[in-house]
Amino acid sequence: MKQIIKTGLSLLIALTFAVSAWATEYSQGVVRSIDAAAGKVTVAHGPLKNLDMPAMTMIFRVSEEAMLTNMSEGEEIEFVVERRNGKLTIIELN
Ligand SMILES: [Cu+2]
Repeated sequence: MKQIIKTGLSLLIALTFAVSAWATEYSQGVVRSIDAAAGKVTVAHGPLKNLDMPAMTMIFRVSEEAMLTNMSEGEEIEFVVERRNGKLTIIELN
């Protein structure tokens, strides 16, 4: 009985790690232009697995304005995009 609990527990821990690793998977991109006034950034991005989107150049919103001041044109970024209120939004930036 103890062994079953132990196995179940380690399985749960392994699963938790797998899920959190998946949740914070970053996408790659290059900043093309920044529109701080509009809170938007144009990014040439690689494939976005979580959105099933191929590589392309497009405009994103950002969840925090500070992200725009922390990036510069031509910079390579790692980021996480989510659909928020129907708009593709960068919610995490590396
Ligand atoms: Cu895209």
